[in-house]
Amino acid sequence: MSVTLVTALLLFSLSFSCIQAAKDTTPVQTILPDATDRATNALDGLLHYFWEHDPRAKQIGFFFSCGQIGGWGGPTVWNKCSCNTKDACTDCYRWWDAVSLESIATYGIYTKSKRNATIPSIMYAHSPYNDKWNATAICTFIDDFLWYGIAYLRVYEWLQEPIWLNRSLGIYNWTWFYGWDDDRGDKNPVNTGCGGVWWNNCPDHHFKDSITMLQMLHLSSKLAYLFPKNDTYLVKAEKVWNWFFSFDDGYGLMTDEYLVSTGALPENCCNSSSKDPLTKCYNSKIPGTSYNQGLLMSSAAYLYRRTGNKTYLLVGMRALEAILANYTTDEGILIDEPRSYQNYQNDYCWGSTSDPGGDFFSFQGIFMVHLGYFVDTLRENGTFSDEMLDEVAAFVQKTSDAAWTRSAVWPPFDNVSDVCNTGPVNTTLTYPKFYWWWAKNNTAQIIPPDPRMYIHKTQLRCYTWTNSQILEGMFGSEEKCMEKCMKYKNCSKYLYQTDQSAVPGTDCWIWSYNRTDHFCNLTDYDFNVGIKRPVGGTCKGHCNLSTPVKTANGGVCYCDSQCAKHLDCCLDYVDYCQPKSPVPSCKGRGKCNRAVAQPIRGGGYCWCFSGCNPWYTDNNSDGSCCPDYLEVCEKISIPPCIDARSQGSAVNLFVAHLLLEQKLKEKEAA
Ligand SMILES: *[C@@H]1O[C@H](CO)[C@@H](O)[C@H](O)[C@H]1NC(C)=O
Ligand SMILES: *[C@@H]1O[C@H](CO)[C@@H](O)[C@H](O)[C@H]1NC(C)=O
Ligand SMILES: *[C@@H]1O[C@H](CO)[C@@H](O)[C@H](O)[C@H]1NC(C)=O
Ligand SMILES: *[C@@H]1O[C@H](CO)[C@@H](O)[C@H](O)[C@H]1NC(C)=O
Ligand SMILES: *[C@@H]1O[C@H](CO)[C@@H](O)[C@H](O)[C@H]1NC(C)=O
Ligand SMILES: *[C@@H]1O[C@H](CO)[C@@H](O)[C@H](O)[C@H]1NC(C)=O
Ligand SMILES: *[C@@H]1O[C@H](CO)[C@@H](O)[C@H](O)[C@H]1NC(C)=O
Ligand SMILES: *[C@@H]1O[C@H](CO)[C@@H](O)[C@H](O)[C@H]1NC(C)=O
Ligand SMILES: *[C@@H]1O[C@H](CO)[C@@H](O)[C@H](O)[C@H]1NC(C)=O
Ligand SMILES: *[C@@H]1O[C@H](CO)[C@@H](O)[C@H](O)[C@H]1NC(C)=O
Ligand SMILES: *[C@@H]1O[C@H](CO)[C@@H](O)[C@H](O)[C@H]1NC(C)=O
Ligand SMILES: *[C@H]1O[C@@H](CO)[C@H](O)[C@@H](O)[C@@H]1NC(C)=O
Repeated sequence: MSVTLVTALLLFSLSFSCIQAAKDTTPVQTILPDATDRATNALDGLLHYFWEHDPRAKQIGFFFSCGQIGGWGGPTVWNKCSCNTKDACTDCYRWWDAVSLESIATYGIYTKSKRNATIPSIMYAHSPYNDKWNATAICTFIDDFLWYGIAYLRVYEWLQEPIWLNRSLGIYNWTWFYGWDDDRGDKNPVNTGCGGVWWNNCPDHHFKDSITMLQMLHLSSKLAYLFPKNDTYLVKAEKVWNWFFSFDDGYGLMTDEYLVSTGALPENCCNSSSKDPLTKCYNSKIPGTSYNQGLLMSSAAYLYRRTGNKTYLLVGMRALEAILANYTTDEGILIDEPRSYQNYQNDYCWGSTSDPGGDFFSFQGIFMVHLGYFVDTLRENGTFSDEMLDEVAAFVQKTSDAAWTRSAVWPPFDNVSDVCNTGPVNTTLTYPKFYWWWAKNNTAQIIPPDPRMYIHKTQLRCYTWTNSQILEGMFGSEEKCMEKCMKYKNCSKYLYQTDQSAVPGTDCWIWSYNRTDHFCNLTDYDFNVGIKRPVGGTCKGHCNLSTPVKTANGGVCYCDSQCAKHLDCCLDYVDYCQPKSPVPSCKGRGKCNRAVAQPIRGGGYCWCFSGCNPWYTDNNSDGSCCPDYLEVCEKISIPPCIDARSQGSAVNLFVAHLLLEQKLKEKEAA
């Protein structure tokens, strides 16, 4: 399977010494503290504001985050920790506590210090994420446990105490046992013998997402690297690797641009070679968040060091190039994630108003720290050139400078800029806090492309005069209606009725590209619309022209001011035709609570009426609300929250920066 990949990669391998596309390499000319100072200050802030401050936290020791402690509490009850049992507080401990622990260990390793070395034991004593957890008693998130396995292994590397290896291996064995989809022969219906790692062990959460796969890969690879005489971990790492890369002729669960995709679809599928069409896995091809990329890179570096097999090195390098080319702003710093404008504008601390539940607060920092592992591991072995080091160091430094200058907030804090305001206990201490975003001021934020076939909008009803109707009928499911549309080259939209009350006897209408008789302007709970994504048509040179532009799939799209109304804008309409107002908004007469679409960058639309979807979306293929919908239309403004997750993410960034600063110094000295 990987043969194709190796060949494809080798063709390009000569370009490694000069990664292109970090868009601007001029250093920022400001006097700022060095990376060690930044990391130390951010870390002290993490401990002071989010570990020591809360009396309960002080008793039991965990990094708390607004709105998440104690369940779905919202901002006011962040300090109410409810424990499931007397020794297990899953409502207190979450996956990102492990990520923060890992950054403390990494800080210790890079600075060769034992600073805050009591923290791991305190956490271990209270966290339920260990191999004693009864996975059959309650739905268990395998990925959350894996973060702890990864963190404890890092603590082992830091403190060199065997107990941490034992704890990490305990979780490793446990997550493999409950997470790897094999046929153990224990008649557990949970396992299908298909391979891959479950995200969660409950059947209705049986998802094979990239992140869980990559965490397992990382832990296996790192163990393989740390224990070169022991093949157990290498065998497992290869097993995970082979599953991951069994897609798309060896490209694996990646997009064509070497960005790790969100995972396998349907999420509860078997594997890529399944003969059963209902369980066969496909690559979602939706670019995932950067942390996926980071874990793939660090794993690849360990596997290369362990085996000397160049495939791993090449994949790691490709993944790095893809980040530099596709996940950087035009200032050359890491983009803020998630990629939907909806969440981008709102630093909510409530899990319930954003998806994935505030988890995105941590993603960028994880990417950064794994980028550090990647560089460190390869540099040590002479397989990361000086030129590449310069390039990556410039990227990390600029991102770090941006975070330090734009996203830091200094005490005294207030409840307007930070609903989670914890304030300093000791007012003479002035550590900064950090928001989760680092590049926020950059309007050229990239939203990676969403390759889904349809731009989808629920609760929208369209009308057409019969001229553009291709057919109508009763198909029984939206998928079937969608498939029907795919069968016709000239199908531009389908309308699906979710129940039979409005039009008995028909549930699916298929329409051709005749914009003159298409109107999509009525909110209707019982209807959904799918618009075939107009891939390949460009507005370059076509703005404001009413003539259609041809797309790659035989259809047309438009670039005039009417296109949003007809839902037929070309995907780059905003970039070329509305460059001055790239961020869609509900401001303006008559936008609120009318079913009027706003075009967004990268294709798709957002909406300003109550049927809009306030959740995480990729290029609004789910009909999401425009970013300022709540504020403008519902007059609700939710102040931002700075919490342990965004602070921990900043620590990770500065720790990665610290490593790169050291590597640059070593280079100068050599
Ligand atoms: C972390 O280490 C610093 C420096 O030794 C110390 O001042 C601080 O109290 C420590 N914090 C915790 C929670 O251990
Ligand atoms: C785990 O939970 C299940 C279901 O509640 C129970 O039957 C089993 O005895 C528990 N196992 C252990 C080791 O406590
Ligand atoms: C950890 O150590 C305990 C006690 O020595 C042992 O029973 C257990 O098997 C070890 N766990 C692993 C995964 O090695
Ligand atoms: C591995 O995990 C399984 C399931 O929890 C357990 O039965 C087994 O004893 C574990 N092995 C080790 C070495 O910890
Ligand atoms: C790096 O490590 C790999 C695996 O041990 C080895 O094959 C390779 O020769 C090393 N490269 C250099 C430049 O030392
Ligand atoms: C290198 O690793 C890849 C991916 O695991 C594998 O397909 C290939 O056979 C390996 N090559 C060698 C020479 O072992
Ligand atoms: C991703 O990077 C590649 C290589 O530079 C480029 O061809 C492609 O257009 C980029 N895609 C996006 C969406 O920026
Ligand atoms: C954003 O950029 C503008 C223009 O460069 C600048 O005036 C402003 O201070 C910046 N805001 C932040 C928060 O950095
Ligand atoms: C506050 O912090 C300063 C600086 O670390 C320290 O000198 C002082 O004793 C602290 N005050 C209290 C009340 O803890
Ligand atoms: C499109 O619809 C308009 C208005 O109903 C009609 O006049 C025209 O003939 C149609 N064009 C095609 C190609 O069907
Ligand atoms: C939708 O558009 C049609 C055609 O322009 C128009 O007749 C109808 O009144 C509009 N409905 C709404 C709710 O705006
Ligand atoms: C690796 O080998 C397996 C099988 O022999 C042992 O069970 C592990 O304990 C061993 N791991 C380490 C870290 O030595």
